[in-house]
Amino acid sequence: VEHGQAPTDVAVTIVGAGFSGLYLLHRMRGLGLSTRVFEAGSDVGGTWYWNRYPGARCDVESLEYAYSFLPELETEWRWSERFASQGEILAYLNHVADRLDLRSGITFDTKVTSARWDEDSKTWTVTTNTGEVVRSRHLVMATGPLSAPTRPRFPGIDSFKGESYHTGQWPTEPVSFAGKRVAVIGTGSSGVQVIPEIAKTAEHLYVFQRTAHFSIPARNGPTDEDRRAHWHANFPELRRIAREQSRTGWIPDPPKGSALAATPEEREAEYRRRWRAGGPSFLYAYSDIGTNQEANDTAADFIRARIREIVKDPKTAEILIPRGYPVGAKRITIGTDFYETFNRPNVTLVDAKATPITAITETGVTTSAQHVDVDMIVYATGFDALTGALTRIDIRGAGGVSLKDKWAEGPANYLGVTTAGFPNFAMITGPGSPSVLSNVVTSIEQHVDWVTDLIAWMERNGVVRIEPTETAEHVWLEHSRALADATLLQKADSWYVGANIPGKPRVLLAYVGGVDAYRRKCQAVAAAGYEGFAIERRDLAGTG
Ligand code: NA7
Repeated sequence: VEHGQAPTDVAVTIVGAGFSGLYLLHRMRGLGLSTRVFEAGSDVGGTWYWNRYPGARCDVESLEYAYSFLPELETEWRWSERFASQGEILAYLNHVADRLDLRSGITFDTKVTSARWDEDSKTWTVTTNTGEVVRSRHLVMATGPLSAPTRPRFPGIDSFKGESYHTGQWPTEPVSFAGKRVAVIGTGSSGVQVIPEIAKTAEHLYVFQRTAHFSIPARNGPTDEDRRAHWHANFPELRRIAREQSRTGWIPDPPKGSALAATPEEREAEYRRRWRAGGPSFLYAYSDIGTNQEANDTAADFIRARIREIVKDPKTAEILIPRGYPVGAKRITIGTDFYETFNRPNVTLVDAKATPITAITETGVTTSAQHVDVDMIVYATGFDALTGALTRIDIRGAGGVSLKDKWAEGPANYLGVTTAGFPNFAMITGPGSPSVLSNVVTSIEQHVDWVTDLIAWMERNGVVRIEPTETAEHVWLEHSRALADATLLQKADSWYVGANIPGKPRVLLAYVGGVDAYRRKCQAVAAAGYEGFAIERRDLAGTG
């Protein structure tokens, strides 16, 4: 035992108290299992606790981006806007935590630093940065798919004397931009949201864009009362459709068949309608946008035309126009006045592809062409997606093998929930699951329910050890790869394929078969007595 401290024994250890960890704790209590939850933040919320930057907001409509497991919650919580702000989602999660008395089960301000599997006792020993040691039969990582923030390794990055923030680690105290020269580095989803907000009050904003991203207007606004009434009247059925009959875990405006079967005029009208309606439904206008390059081009060209129309300075517009990769292959960004912001006199776009950032100095940002003095740098540079939060913890499975080493060539997994060599170990929104290609709350509930059923089954049947077989893992990975190869998703340098992290193996990190098919596959595995898993019962293990 590390730190010389006697371990506490519980049935289940959970890491993280965001959407995943909260629901998981609730389910474990329902099974009557003793549980510890560790959370690095000072309160609940996960992603919505950390990403407090101005403009932070969900890209999935509020009515759908919410738990469905508690019917009362559906109607007692009233979302004020079509796309909820970070603050409102955080308030919602606090409400859920209070309502279900979850806070009492969570240890805050505590990071799990290591987890070791012990074969003799069939338990995990989890150690925290506060010196706590907990031993448990099950370890569930509810650490989130986009929760390990990254900053580029610019020379001199630590020498900057002004204020600097990462969007994913935004301070809890308010940050003022008034009268300041601000640099934003990055124009992904976070950059697209924060840039228009900073531009409103900063003396001058310099946006450093490496790759132009495609952005769709959100058209956010107060919740439509008719839509709310429709959802409130039909929650169980609409939720069931999102879970069981949708590829995305939310209900998009249905696609109109193949883009190539439509005439140019029909396409223009359909894209225009969706552009006006706002939100991610644009990308689902036709069923082959994600799989056929020619179909994809029609959607991409429509967005390019809108950028030329909105942005007054043609040179700036040209830099903002995405080229060389399919729309959707980098996650589509949803913004409010994003392109319009570049018409403001206090905003300058810096082409960090043509003239890359070479250094950060005491006073600002240096590119290959110029130096820009600023008072503040905002890093909207993203996350070590899907694997980062897991590999930043020293997790050692059977035989002392570390998860980081096992995943050196890519995150081998079975069903995106488990991984061979790591017994009694589950990941919510893990690599290989559809989480980041879906309404993540739908995926989280499915993962948590599946893991809960697995743990309940183990406890009931005296199963002391379970892990996927290498064969099952291999077959699953081949299946996942074949599906991925049939899409355009790997045709851009995106976090979907790990391209944003130097040295990270290039592997599509999400399951593209759809939330609906994935769910059926997971259910079939469970119904077949956990097919593909090596199972050890108490009598055979000799620990009973
Ligand atoms: P993203 O989508 O990974 O965006 C990060 C941005 O930062 C992107 O524009 C990057 O350019 C840019 N970046 C990263 N490194 C550099 C360097 N070295 N120089 C210049 N620019 C750089 O992160 P977000 O936080 O916006 O969104 C992550 C997800 O969270 C989002 O997709 C939603 O699912 C929620 P690049 O495109 O790599 O050229």
